Amino acid sequence: MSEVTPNSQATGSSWTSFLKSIASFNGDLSSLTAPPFILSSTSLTEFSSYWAEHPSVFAAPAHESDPAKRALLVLKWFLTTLKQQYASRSEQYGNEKKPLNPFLGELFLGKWEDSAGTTELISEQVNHHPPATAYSIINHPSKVHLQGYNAQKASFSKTINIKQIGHAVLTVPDPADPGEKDTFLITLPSLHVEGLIFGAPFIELDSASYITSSTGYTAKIDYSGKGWLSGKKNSFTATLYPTGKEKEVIYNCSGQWTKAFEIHSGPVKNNSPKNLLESWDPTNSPIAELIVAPIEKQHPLESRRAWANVAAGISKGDMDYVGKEKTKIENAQRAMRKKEQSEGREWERRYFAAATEPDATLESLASNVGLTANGDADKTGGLWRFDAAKAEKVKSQELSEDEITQLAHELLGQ
Ligand code: HC3
Repeated sequence: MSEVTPNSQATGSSWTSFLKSIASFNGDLSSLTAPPFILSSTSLTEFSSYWAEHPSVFAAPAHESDPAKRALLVLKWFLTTLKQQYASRSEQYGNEKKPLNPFLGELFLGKWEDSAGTTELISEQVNHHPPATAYSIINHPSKVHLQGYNAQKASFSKTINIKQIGHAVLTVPDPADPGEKDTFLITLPSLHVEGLIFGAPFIELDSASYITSSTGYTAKIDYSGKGWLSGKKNSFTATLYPTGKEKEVIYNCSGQWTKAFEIHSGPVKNNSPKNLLESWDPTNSPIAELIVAPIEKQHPLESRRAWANVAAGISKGDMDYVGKEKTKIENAQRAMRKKEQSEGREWERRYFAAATEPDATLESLASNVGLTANGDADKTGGLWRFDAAKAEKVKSQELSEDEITQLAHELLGQ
């Protein structure tokens, strides 16, 4: 028996036509015309915040001097992010909506202030065809820094299947020598949508993802869902081992990424993990609130400001207005691309730059986890890295009222 209950709005004809359109869709998620009740007013640029909603767990590896334990803390942090990343929009599990498709240059900026200090988030849409979002999250004072980018490649076979393209890189200063840093290369899991037929979509993760470190440890996370006869939804098992020695398990973790999980030392013996080190239960660890500037103080390209009219239309269910407001943005963006082309230039990304040299992290670690050394740049418009100098420059740029009006008009048609 499925745990999913049918969504009454979704039993109608619009949902049936949506299901039919999915069966023939071309893999471009942005081209899916979803019925109004399944449209979200949150843009994909906001999803980058899911990486650090427990800032102290994010910063914890910086306080551990043993490299294997540090790698375990990185694995623990990664596991705690999964619920936020893949299930938080769907608290009742069965309400996953279609996010707004970001425009090139769209920004989502915020910070968390809590016992871990200040953790700063920068998310930017760095490519439009194919769409790719890049992010940088840094915790002060620990200087733990996450950067990465992602795109999605979708296909249809029984349901919507999504392969994530891109990766994340976490750098953690070594507490024994803060001049030195460990680097962790993180792959992104594939996923599929369940519950579509009941009009109650939710995400299930597939196969495996990895984290490999410059200190010689690799974690493999295996995902599984509820089968016909056994298993629980959103399940995983994970092992941490010296890179290349998968059988020499130092730590293992298991549980449900939406619920609780346990961390044990050593390998699993006779199907049962021994030596419990720690348990994680998200209900005991509330997420920190992300602080985002009030809309009127935001840059015109910041997501919630740029999409404010569309979001208002979605919440009122006024789809004509939503359509008109989306078209304004799309037309302005098209005109901008034409202008750039005629002037022989490209849109200048505000915080990120496409690498022009081989990337040292990928060169040394990508082969451990099945990634390519070029970071799949051909599928994401570039191998995107945070550009601290650009970010510094931007900090000192204050826009005048006239500049704000002009930008909103030229880039968003508003
Ligand atoms: C597939 C997805 C868009 C992409 C979302 C990603 C992969 C984005 C990067 C984040 O770090 C992790 C993440 C979480 C959820 C992913 C979304 C789930 C559903 C959405 C589709 C475009 C919507 C499909 C339509 C419908 C009606 C079935 O929900």
